[in-house]
Amino acid sequence: MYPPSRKDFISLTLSDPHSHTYNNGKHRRQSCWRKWKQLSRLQRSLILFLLALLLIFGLLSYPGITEQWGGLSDREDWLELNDRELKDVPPDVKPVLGPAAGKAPAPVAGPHVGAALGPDAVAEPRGPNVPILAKPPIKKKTFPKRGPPTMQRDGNVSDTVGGEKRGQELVQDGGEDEDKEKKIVSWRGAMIEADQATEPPPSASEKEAAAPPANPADTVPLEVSTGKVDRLEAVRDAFRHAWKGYKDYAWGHDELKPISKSFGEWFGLGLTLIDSLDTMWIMGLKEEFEEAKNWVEKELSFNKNADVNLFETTIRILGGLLSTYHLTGDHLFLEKAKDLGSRLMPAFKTPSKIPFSDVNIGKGTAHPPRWTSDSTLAEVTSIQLEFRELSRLTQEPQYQEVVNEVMELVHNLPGKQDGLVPMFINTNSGQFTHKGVFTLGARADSYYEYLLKQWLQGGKTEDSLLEDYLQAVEGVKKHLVRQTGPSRLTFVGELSHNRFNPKMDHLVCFLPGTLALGAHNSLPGDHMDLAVQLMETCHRMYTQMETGLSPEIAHFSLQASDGRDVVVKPADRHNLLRPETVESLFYMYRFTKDTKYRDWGWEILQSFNKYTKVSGGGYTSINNVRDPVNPGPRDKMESFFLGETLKYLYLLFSDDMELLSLDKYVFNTEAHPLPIWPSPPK
Ligand code: DMJ
Repeated sequence: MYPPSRKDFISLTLSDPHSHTYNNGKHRRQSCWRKWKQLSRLQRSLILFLLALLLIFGLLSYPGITEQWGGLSDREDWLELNDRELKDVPPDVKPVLGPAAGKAPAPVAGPHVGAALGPDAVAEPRGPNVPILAKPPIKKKTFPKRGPPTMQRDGNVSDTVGGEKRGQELVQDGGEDEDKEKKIVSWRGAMIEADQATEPPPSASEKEAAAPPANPADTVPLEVSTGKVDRLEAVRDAFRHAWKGYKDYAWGHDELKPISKSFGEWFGLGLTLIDSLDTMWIMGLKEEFEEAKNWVEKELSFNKNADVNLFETTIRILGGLLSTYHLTGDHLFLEKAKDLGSRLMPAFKTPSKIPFSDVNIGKGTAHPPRWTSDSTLAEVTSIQLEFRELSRLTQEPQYQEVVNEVMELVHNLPGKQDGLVPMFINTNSGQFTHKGVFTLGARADSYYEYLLKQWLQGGKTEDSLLEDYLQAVEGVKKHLVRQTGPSRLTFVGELSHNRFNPKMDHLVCFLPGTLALGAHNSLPGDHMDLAVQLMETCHRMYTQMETGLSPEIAHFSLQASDGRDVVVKPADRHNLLRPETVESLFYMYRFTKDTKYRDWGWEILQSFNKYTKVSGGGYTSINNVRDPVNPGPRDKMESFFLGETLKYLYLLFSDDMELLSLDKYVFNTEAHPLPIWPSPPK
């Protein structure tokens, strides 16, 4: 069914674990392969020689490139992990927490990392593939990385708003001063009016010599509000601003490109609009909701030749439709959810029953990514809440059956280490691949989240889910939790073949919230202790940065003599407006009522407003959280900023504890609330 494995060439693919590059078609791949085979040996050698030259050139210019172009996106960084030469941990660094007492099942015996490791765990060089994966220069007209060329329609890109002007359109907004005149930050940090934003960007050397901001107050950390400000209204304002950009420049398309006032397509399904529906409902933005609902009713069709990623489509679109159905009771959303759910089912037609990553919802065909027949762990084990709920609502068991089968297979598979699970699973063999590499970050994160949440969704009746969850937390404590040298911050690192790497993705910041949710549901109390410690660390990942925004990936210093706890590598300095930290702040506030969690969330919102808000509408991902003068806007607003980040901030500031009570709802991994099922009559 798929091309035979090809061992005599190297395929480089720009990829993101949560975005998942499209497969552009088997036929095109086959024809490229055929053409390659038709070349003479000399021609092939020549091409390979040229490629090698390019690679060497790229390597030589690497530091400059990464500095200038920012880091890898999270869809690129999976290529890195196995290439990293992970270094050792000092022998005196011990896990912070011991095995849980009480209710947790005893962890399976496995090698303990700490004792075997040596010093010097922090700064390993980036692998040689990085320069190749670096982003193209900003001036070059680019297409969104996701989606096949046929779907890559750029919207109304203005000729006058090219790469040169990027960075000039960030609205300077202190959050509390929503009403004050909007200003913008130039490349040098000086405040200028929007209509004067014509200054070209500095060259690299100019940037070095750039004067400090005209107004130093623009770059000093923001002070925590005293509570006079209506924080809920501030979040609604942020949502309205984001929505305005989407509505004006990207209506009905997947994602807003706020700097170029344009849009990008990924699936061509109005992703941001659907991801935002329940947020608007929760915030009471009725007018905006009605407009969006009208689009869903009149324009949204899944009957199209579109390759979509099963996981992303499930968590964002299916999840969004199901939760909106629950909140509104409007059957339009359930009908759409049913239609989509049935079109995603071909993904499960694999030899192993582990689903393929991609499905064509029009043709009813499915396939793995271009470079492998593996699926990632998180992708196949974080679609269950949605499919199970679809079965419950429709009384059609097939959705629940296919995803339960995946969980059962994973539950019984060898290759785990104390409940930690490898990141890849093969769709043919149904076995784990890349064994021995464990992370709570990209490609694995929501597996752990969904173990607990499925158990809660089903009324705490499915023992194997709880068993796997409890065992995994023990595995995390045993193998992945460490403390930094300077301030004794607790963090969750990664393990590769028994070597510890003190690297933590921002994605891991979902964990404090999930641990707190478990503890709230009578799981061991030390889960809450760990949640409190990790929450502090995720907070510091923001406060230790000059912009007050977290990098995508943090490395932690293990030696007390190291100056700072958080070290950020050049390629990891970006911020994609991700939700995980504010998500956990929401859980922590709900369960502890400690107002510091609200204050931390408020600081984050203000930093988003200060460094990522774009005049004219929308917020943008940025390249460099360490540079408040030029944070380097990326010209992209991810749908999860509206679907998750702003929703969790709103819920964090709301005093209404019954608004989506955590005893009645579980939030899917895209922040779409689904009901906890009523207990069956006894
Ligand atoms: C979201 O799509 C989901 O939260 C997913 O589980 C992880 N990545 C993004 C947000 O960062």
